[in-house]
Amino acid sequence: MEGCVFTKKDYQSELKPIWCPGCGDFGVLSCIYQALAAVGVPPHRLAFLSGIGCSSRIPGYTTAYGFNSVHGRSLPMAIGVKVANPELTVLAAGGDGDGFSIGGGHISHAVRRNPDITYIVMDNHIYGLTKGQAGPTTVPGTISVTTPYGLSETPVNPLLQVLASGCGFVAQGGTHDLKGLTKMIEEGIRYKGFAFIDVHSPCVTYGREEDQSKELKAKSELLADLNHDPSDKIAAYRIAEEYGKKLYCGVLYRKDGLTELATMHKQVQKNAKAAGDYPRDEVFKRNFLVH
Ligand SMILES: Cc1ncc(C[n+]2csc(CCOP(=O)(O)OP(=O)(O)O)c2C)c(N)n1
Ligand code: SF4
Ligand SMILES: [Mg+2]
Repeated sequence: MEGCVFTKKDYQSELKPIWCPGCGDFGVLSCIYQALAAVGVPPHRLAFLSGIGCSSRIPGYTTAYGFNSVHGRSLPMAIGVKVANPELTVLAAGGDGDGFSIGGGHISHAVRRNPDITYIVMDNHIYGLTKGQAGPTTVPGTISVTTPYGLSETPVNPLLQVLASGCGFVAQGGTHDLKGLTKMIEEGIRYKGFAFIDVHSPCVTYGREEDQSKELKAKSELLADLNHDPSDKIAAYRIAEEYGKKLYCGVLYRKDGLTELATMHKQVQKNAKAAGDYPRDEVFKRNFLVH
């Protein structure tokens, strides 16, 4: 299959999505198919892991190896798969609740290990599957089944959290711009290291009016039009600060070649060689990518 040209159809499973009609996750799925075809990932070399939630159903709608795992555990599963078989292209996905509430402890550890995994969060600012409870990114003031008088907590800012953890690829998109989102996912898959993409994907059943596609489109601005330089981390922080207020779409931050890790890798390689354990170090090198 090497050298073959793949199309969207090659990644489509026979399962029909059971999401509510109009759910943003349909758009994300379609962008993932297109991005995989653009990169030319052979379907038998693709692994896709998720947690639990409406969004976490996504691997089942692809022909990838993978599964819906346990709530909040897409990243440990994905890292395990990458370690076991470094030849695979590995995707992880899930919801805002899955990634930043119950799974919140995993993200910074995934980032600091920098495995070559693309992590897509379908951020609908609510727990969709369990019928509309407030989640980590729910906007203050939101009336939900668990906040009948309005939410009075400060939301998590996924972009700031991931940037501050040291992630080398941080992007934000939405299902109001599928072309832009496809490009972003494609770039994330091609990126050598851990890539994080926060996707505003509306929940049409429990989500707020302000978070639906039409409203997203009206408030969204393309980073490319603002001449944003993705290598400028301070500028990326400023954009990330606007999460929940403005919707800047594109790659906020991109860093190629994590030099601290490269230095450490060389030392590990020396230590392993000195200990006569060189083959094991080769596995480390392939998994935890050092440039
Ligand atoms: C350990 C555990 N706790 C709670 C649940 C119940 N539960 C399933 S999905 C979910 C929230 C899903 O929200 P999110 O991750 O945002 O995904 P969405 O459905 O919005 O796409 C919860 C609380 C569970 N399955 N397992
Ligand atoms: S409940 Fe919301 S997130 Fe879940 S499938 Fe329906 S629209 Fe999508
Ligand atoms: Mg959600």
